Amino acid sequence: MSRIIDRRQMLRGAALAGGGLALSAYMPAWAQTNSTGLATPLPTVTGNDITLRIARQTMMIDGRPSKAIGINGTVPAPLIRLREGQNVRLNVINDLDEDSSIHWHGLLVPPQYDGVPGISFPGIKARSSFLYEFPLKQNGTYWYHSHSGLQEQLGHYGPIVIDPADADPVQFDREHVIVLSDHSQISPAAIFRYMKVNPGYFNYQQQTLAGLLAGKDQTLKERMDWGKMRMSPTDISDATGPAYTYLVNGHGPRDNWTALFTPGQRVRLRIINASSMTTFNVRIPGLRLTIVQADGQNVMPVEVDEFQIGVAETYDAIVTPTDNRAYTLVGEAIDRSGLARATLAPHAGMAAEVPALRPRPLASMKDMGMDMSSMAGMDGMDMAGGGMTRGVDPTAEKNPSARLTTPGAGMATGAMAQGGSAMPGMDHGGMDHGAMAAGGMAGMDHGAIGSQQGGMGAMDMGSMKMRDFSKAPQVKKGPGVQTISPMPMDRTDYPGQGLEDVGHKVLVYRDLMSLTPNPDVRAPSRSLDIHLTGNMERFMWSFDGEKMSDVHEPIPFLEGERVRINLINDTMMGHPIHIHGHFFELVTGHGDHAPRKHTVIVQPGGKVTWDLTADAVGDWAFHCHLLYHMHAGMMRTVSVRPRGEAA
Ligand SMILES: [Cu+2]
Repeated sequence: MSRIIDRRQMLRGAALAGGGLALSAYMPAWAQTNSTGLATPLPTVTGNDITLRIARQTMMIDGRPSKAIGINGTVPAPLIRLREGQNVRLNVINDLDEDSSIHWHGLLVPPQYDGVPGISFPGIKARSSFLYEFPLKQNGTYWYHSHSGLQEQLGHYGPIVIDPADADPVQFDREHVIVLSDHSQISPAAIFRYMKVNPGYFNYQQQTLAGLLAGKDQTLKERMDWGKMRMSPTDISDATGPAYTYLVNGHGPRDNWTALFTPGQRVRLRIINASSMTTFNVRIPGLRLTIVQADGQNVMPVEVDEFQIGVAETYDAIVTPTDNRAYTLVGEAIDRSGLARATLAPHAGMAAEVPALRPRPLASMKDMGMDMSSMAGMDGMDMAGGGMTRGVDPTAEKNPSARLTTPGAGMATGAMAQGGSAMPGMDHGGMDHGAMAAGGMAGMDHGAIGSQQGGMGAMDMGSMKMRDFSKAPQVKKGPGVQTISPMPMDRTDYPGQGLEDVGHKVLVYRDLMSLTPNPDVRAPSRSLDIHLTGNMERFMWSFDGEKMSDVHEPIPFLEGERVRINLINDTMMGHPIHIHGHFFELVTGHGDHAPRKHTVIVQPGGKVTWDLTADAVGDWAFHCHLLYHMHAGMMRTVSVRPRGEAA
């Protein structure tokens, strides 16, 4: 097991730390200065009685001290290793000067132990403790984190592994837990403040709407501005993101956290995205990944070269390295602003090439909730009526399809219909930009969008309005809703932004199938739409146009009922949506082998459908797991009411 430190490895580690000079002769040049190849396993706690102490601490990242909140002195918090069927008591001591909490992400526990202050329990007061106690009804890879304030951002997160009561259907010789996260030298409160003042300061996974529509990437300048604000001049040339360092098991890319293997071993990687805001694209150049579990649920093995992991998701992958060489595990941030890096190697101190960051992806039409391929063939969609077509061959206007396929007149079919091309491509693809400007799109600037609260008439794209509330009657009108996706598509066959053309197999949700038949295969008795809404310019995030603090009624469910939920993304960012106390079955055409998940990314402008059996009576949190989105109000309480006393 990886947890047991091999004495030889320890000696090797000591030699590296103390005698780096001797090694420099055969280490690659880039690795000589900083890479010590830490092969430190995560500290582990186990048993029926576990004590966890939450406290402020310092953590070292790439040789720099950083303020953090850890548990039992470590970030990530210790690996909690349990067994299915056992009863566990977790005594959580809060040594902070503020309230804290622990939520067991993905664990099915009684509601009073779910750990969300204000929903499950009052929270754990400063300098006090709380005893969690529950039976373990499941197995798999999970994690835990604070649900109080902005603590998780500082390191208050850790992995959970629950071994199955019976034989594990997944065969492996050795395993490693890989906790991906992001860490900033800037305090979470300051980050949130900056984003409220000017979301551009923190413009990672989003481009400004104005920038998209003008066909320009505005974030470059914003990133430079961000760079100027930084404390240390060396940071400006730092390869990682402007605010975040991406971590593997608490270690930065230069620390080079290393997972050991013996060539030929089947190595199980339990990968957890515990970051606050970062979607990662994970790959190990030179190795295929066999996905065997998602969100703690076993799936039919599927072989991929890369997968996207949203915040709070987990994937277990088997790799079988046969060569006596090092491999780099890359967790590239979705915006390609940096990467989390670790090494898989037969020995500590080895390193493989770290691939360069790939070009930054640009948003496509589908990210804006528009599907041009189906538009072309759609009778009701009148593309001819708006400003877009002005100046285009008038004979083409009678037939939108014809116009779309006429080179040089109208839109470039290749760019739009395939959905993989970026907005800027529209300019070169023959779209009449002047006409677009006349329609008001290209002419928009930040101010115009930010201040426009009433009719966003200027955002018509031909007859297709980008803020047509008749398409989403339940969404509350207001400045917090910048756009309504005109044609939200099921995008569970989409690998993620920037992953369409990478030349190798990338996991998509539709690849996932439950290993065993689902426990409840009833057809849903009703369905519910929930819109993911936001205003990027103001950093406002909500469900159905209303933030958590403005809503006083929970979303009601009746015990045992089966409900179909359609999550419709009216924004141009992906949101990882999580429900507590339940798993849901993704509706992706796999019948009684639908993949069961606790968190799902709803791609920009897209939608995701899942079926839920509301079998856990009580109040549960339901939210976007991008922590600053949750903090801004993209959250609800879900209330499962017992039969017999339903309101
Ligand atoms: Cu979100």
